[in-house]
Amino acid sequence: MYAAWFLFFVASSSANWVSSKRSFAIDYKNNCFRKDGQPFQYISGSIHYSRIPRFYWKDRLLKMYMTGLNAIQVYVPWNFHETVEGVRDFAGDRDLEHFLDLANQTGLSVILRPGPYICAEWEMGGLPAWLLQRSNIVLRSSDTDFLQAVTNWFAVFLPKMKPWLYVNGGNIISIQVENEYGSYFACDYNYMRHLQTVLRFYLGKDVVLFTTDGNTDKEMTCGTLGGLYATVDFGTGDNITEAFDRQRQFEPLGPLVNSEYYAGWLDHWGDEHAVVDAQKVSKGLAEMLSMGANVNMYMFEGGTNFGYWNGADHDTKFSPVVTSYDYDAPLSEAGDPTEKLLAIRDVIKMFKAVPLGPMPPATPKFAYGYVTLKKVGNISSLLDRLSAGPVQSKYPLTFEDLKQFYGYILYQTTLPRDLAEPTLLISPTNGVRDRAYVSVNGVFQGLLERDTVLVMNVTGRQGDILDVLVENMGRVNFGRHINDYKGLLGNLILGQDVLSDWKMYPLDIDGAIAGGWPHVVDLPDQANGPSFGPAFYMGTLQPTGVAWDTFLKMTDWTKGQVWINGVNLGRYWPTRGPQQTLYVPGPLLSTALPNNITVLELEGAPAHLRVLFMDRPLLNAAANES
Ligand code: 6DJ
Repeated sequence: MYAAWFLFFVASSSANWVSSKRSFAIDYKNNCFRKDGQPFQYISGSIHYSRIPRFYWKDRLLKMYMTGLNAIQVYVPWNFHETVEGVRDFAGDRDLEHFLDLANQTGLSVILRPGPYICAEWEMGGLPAWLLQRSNIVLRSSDTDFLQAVTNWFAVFLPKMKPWLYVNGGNIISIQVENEYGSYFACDYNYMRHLQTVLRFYLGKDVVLFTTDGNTDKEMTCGTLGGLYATVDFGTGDNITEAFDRQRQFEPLGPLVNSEYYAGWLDHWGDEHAVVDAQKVSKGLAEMLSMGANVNMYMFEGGTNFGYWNGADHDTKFSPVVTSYDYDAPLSEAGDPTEKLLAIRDVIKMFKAVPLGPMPPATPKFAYGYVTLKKVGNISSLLDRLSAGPVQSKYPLTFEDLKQFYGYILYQTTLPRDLAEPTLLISPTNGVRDRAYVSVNGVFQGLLERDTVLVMNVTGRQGDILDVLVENMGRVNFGRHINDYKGLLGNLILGQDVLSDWKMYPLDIDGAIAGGWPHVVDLPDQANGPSFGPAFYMGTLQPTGVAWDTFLKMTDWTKGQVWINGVNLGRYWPTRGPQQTLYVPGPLLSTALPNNITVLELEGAPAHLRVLFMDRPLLNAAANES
């Protein structure tokens, strides 16, 4: 009896001690956050674990800490964890809890942004493409199908986060609800209320929930909700006083917060490379910190859109984002401190002590030089290896119908009549999503591109095989076009015929390459040599005894995708630019075994068939540094 009372006393008093010791809250009287009762101003940076190999997480976090940051802001891309409906993956590069743990050990608080929509120039703004299988789904709204899917995901995900809340002994100090919701057409308060209810249900009443919106009245009106603290985002071009005045219209009291201060900016294919001036960044940061504002720099470490994870914008036309998410950020894509970082650290030093000791240096880079590849074969000759077989249908099906959401699908039919003269192939509905590479009997004829190339010529004979390889170049991540179905969304018309009787081959290229293909195959000699049209090439980078970071330059290649040792490094497109090199993280190279390189070139390989490993990136074609 006595023992039981004693235990009760110890347990309840330690619980009180814990709750009074660990707290994070908004102080509306003094216009600040309070951590453990003390005023707390965060100086934070955005970093996306999904864009950095796990091996480097600690290195990047340490560099952020050494800059003087006391927090990081982190998006959770739902589709990265639940690529297949109902199958949730939190292992390896998806081990968010390990990332949180590293941040905790480093001394960084976490501002978590679980969406479910995140924007972020990430495929479909982080929403899983399988949602599009529910026809007419209204994403980011109180549509029943959408709410059900979000609720199922949060029921699995949020309980994992609960122990990581600051009040529970972890390092998550606050949680963002949705993302710039006010810029979305739906303006659906029931949806936001539902998210609030679910978050409170799983995470409790104490955690600070907030919203972030662009700095206009319309966005703030549709994006904010009672019970969620309203914050703003803006960059160096904006007037700081005016921006915070707008936050004040919606939150008359409480801390000033710029949740995304743009320390850099993103690139689309075909854009000029974006640069944000370090001096302007420093000046704005100093001004905001001197006002006592809380600031998160977006991005502090951008990283890479590996694989198929890049998103796309669609303002006047479809504009996919490049593979690099370097973002001209204070830490480069490869995690190296830049002049901008040092300038930011100097600003932070004026407001607080930054950790003593040197900034960890750039990781070493290596110029492994040239590797000559050889041709494996045209994609249409490799279907046995790459596809489980075709699905047949009179009219074309979408990627979503075929349940292959990313990458490439081959659509095949035959020419309905002789076409001795060049004959127009068109998609009257602009339904090629996003690029189609067209061959007749294995001979490349040209391509169609969404919003850009809507017509091409085809010649051939009746019964010839027409191959249309369709590339998903990344789903739209912002605005009203996020229901971005892929594949052939409508019929193709060839001359006077509507093409029909399609065989569609979903291509599991990543699966084949992960299984060792094509390096396990002995190539027949005639497969060698350059060609036009979609084809695979392979080669090996011999081990040198070092496995350092390097940058792959696809000089004279046209457009495609590269894998090294089974890892999909992303897309290259030097002819469109501005990005010219792909980041190759050192830890994926072997120091002892040959490193397998596989290239899918979609249009035309150069005669030399060489690729070049350099010791520095080239993200700006116009700089012509090579
Ligand atoms: O929250 C958004 C970020 O994920 C805000 N933002 C950034 C990231 O996408 S473009 C770059 C953007 N918002 C769209 C505003 C368009 C002018």
